[in-house]
Amino acid sequence: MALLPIIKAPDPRLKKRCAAVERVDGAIRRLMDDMLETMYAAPGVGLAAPQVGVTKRVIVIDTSDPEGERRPLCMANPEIIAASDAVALREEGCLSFPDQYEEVERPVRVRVRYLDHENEIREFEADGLLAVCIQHEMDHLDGVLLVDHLSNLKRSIILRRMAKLKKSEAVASV
Ligand code: K1U
Ligand code: ZN
Repeated sequence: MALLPIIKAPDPRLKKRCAAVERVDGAIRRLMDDMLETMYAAPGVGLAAPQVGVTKRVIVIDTSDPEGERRPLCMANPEIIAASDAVALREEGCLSFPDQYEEVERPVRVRVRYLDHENEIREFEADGLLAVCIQHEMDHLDGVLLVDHLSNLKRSIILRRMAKLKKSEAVASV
């Protein structure tokens, strides 16, 4: 397994729509495993393939108690096949926007269908943080970022802050 560098915003690679996976073969399984290792190391509770520079519809999630047993979820071609009318505002983070946390409104419950690590079709219903995380990671697959849910003013403040951070990191690395 390998740790992959996480792309930070602003970056055009985070704005691309990702392509569906034909099947979960050895290469996709390896990508899922590397993404899980990268997510646990970050640490985070989710990660989408475009965040590591791969424009494929693959996400990984683990919202279980970090003190308990790991419960990784690997999903290729995830689809939301039902969503509740009820919505809620919840604070979200993003590994591509370090230290930025913002409230986003989303359906509280979703039913998701996907191909798992073994290329089997699976389906389940999620709520709470898991539902939020599934929707956040699926947004990444369509080039939609946390800031795209915010007002124009908030979005431009955060993007400016991120560009400044990237610039200072680039200067520090020479
Ligand atoms: O997509 C990402 O960048 C991962 C993101 C997922 C997410 C978190 C919260 C709400 C919606 C989506 C993160 O994992 S941000 C980091 C984070 O939540 C966390 C960090 C340390 C410990 C536990 C959680
Ligand atoms: Zn994110």
